[in-house]
Amino acid sequence: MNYKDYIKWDRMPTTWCPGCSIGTVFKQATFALAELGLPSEELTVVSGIGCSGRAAGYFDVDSVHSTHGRALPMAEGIKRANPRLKVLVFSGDGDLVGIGGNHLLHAARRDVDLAVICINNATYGMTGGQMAPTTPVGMKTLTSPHGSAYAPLNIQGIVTSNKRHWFGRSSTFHITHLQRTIREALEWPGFAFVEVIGFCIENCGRRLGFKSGHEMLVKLKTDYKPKAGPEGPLGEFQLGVVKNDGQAG
Ligand SMILES: Cc1ncc(C[n+]2csc(CCOP(=O)(O)OP(=O)(O)O)c2C)c(N)n1
Repeated sequence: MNYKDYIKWDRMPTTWCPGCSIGTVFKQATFALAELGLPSEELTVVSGIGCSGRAAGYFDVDSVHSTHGRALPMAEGIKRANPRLKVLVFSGDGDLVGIGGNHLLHAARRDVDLAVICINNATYGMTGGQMAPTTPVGMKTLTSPHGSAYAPLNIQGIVTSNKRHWFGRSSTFHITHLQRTIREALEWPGFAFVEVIGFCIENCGRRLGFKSGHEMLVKLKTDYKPKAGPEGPLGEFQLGVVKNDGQAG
């Protein structure tokens, strides 16, 4: 399979703003799928609502652009009805961790066999850049003009609180790392959650003083580094994978 086989070319160009980080994740996901050689008819993509969620409509496979926050239960239903399918969830942090946060707790707890790509742009991008549960302390958003007063939700902590777990973090700057992390998530037999650190230039970055998506990309390069050294939890700005097959420790 070629990565181009997973894309609905008649729907290009996408709806995403120039400089948006979502297209990078979409493309690296198609690279990862091509690397695995997964036949299109054995794959389903499910999303919730949001800019990230629009990706479901661009994969040339059977897909569901479901309702806000409900990508995980929709995906679980599909997987249970047809366990032979590889089910990929592709959505945003507001969708998967905010509105759909309760579903995340339980899909992870029940170790549902899904690969989840969550683009964390620290905001509700599509609706104008409101504060999300992932917004860092002090970050100005549409609904926190003086900076968020709250600590962001610890997604890694939620996913890895279950004995058997797979959690990966990558960024839209580290594209080779991102592709490898998505491929590993697709290969993991169980609940695999990839937090992709991205950004939203138009509804978030400009308010913070960034002039372009490129400037935001450079900030990711500066701030985030792949974790070197011993296995263990990822620090706030570390990229990598934390996993336990349920046998160890
Ligand atoms: C039940 C419900 N609540 C709120 C909305 C409005 N809404 C649409 S997209 C969105 C934000 C999506 O944010 P996120 O998942 O982070 O994706 P992004 O747009 O940032 O990629 C919201 C709040 C909705 N469509 N349905």
